[in-house]
Amino acid sequence: MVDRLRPAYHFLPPSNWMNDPNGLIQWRGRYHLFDQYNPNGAFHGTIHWGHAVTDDLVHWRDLPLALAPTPDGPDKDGVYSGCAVDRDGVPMLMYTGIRPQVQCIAEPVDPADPDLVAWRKHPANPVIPEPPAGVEVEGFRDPFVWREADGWYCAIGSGVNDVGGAIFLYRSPDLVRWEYLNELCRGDVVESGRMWECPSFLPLGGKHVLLISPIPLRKVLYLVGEYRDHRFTPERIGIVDDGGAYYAPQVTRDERGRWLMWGWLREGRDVEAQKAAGWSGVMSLPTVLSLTADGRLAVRPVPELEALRGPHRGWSDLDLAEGGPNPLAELSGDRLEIALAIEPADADEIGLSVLRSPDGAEETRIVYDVAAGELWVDRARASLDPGPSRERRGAAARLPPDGTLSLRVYVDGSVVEVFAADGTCLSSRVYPTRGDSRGVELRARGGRARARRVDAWTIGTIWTEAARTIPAAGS
Ligand code: DQQ
Repeated sequence: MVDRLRPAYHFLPPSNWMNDPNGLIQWRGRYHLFDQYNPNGAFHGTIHWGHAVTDDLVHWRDLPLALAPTPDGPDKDGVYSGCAVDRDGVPMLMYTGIRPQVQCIAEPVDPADPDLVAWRKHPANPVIPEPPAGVEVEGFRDPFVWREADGWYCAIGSGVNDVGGAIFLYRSPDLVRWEYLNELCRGDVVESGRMWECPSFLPLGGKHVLLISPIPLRKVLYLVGEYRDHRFTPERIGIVDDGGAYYAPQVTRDERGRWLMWGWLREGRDVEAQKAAGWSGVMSLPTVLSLTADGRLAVRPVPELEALRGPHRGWSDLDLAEGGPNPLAELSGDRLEIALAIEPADADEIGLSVLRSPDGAEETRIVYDVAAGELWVDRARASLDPGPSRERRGAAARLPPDGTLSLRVYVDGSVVEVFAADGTCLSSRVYPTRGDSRGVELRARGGRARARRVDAWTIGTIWTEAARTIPAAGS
């Protein structure tokens, strides 16, 4: 039976558990995406690194697992998150081994292999064997590495007990020998949680941006500020994606100089439901980062995704009124992209429902509250199954000076991602139960609105083949 909740155009492994994106790198034109993966089932445990590649950011080939725990090695209990860098023409991976948390590196067995299928762990592992002395920390993991004129720099996620999240900064001439420099940045437990997972640190728009996934907040924060003398001073803080599903993203700079980002979209249903499905976790769509004129982080889907567009329908100049007909009644599907440009006129609210049953008993509502300037994903009726989360999640989204609400909405089985023109995004997971929950409805409330343009496409699959296998232990 076809599992209609399983995404078709978001990356996920053929089966089992997947969480964070790791090791993002464009290597000789080809993009590599590694992922936290459990070959033993659809639950978090026995974490390996999965591996997949794409030439166009759209169509993926799944490859054999890249890293497995080495019995008696520093990663015997799991190969946790990390990154990839180009060290003098050879791609290198840096990641965390656990119990205790230490940092390790790996290199390709054959750097000339365009798929970089086989990896070998470095004999010097762990290359960073313990956190800095003199502080009581919670966690020491998820290295993020970049190059500066005087060497390699590594940011490691942590938290200083009773104080807040922290990033420790290290430097190395060769990725093997590391010296501790100082804290790159430290947070406040009330504002930004007690431990920061999965840091990414990047120059953007004349500033630096630090992305963190703080425990226990279960969302991703960005800090924009100044990086000077190996210290980062944040000037503003914001939420990367407030849809409730997005976590542990990582960035990479591609050959065109764009900062690309993927995040893990967590499930919104319980562990038993995940195990029954046989898969858990999906990657966000690839997105590109920028800073807005007023200094916020903007997240937008990469234009390459347009290659996935299949059959198209378009509408122009639709009048929307409370109680009026649904102009999108003919549109249905659970693999859709919908682009809207709407003038709210005197409406209080614009609502786009997707995955909607004809009687409205099931629907996921994407709502723009005009007066509040807020975008919401309302999952109150997303599923007749009482199990999945019904939490309503939203964020401020600014309209441009001409007042047009422009949204791009991606529906893919159990994934709904909403991108607003100002760079706000909301990623949600929903689990409709009815076979006919495929409808789309567009409505205004409290007044009239005008949809200048609506475009909708059926979206195809991203898979060319799937070949995930388990490497020999200790590879
Ligand atoms: N997931 C990894 C950790 C990271 C966490 C373990 C974030 O390295 O801190 O699978 O989701």
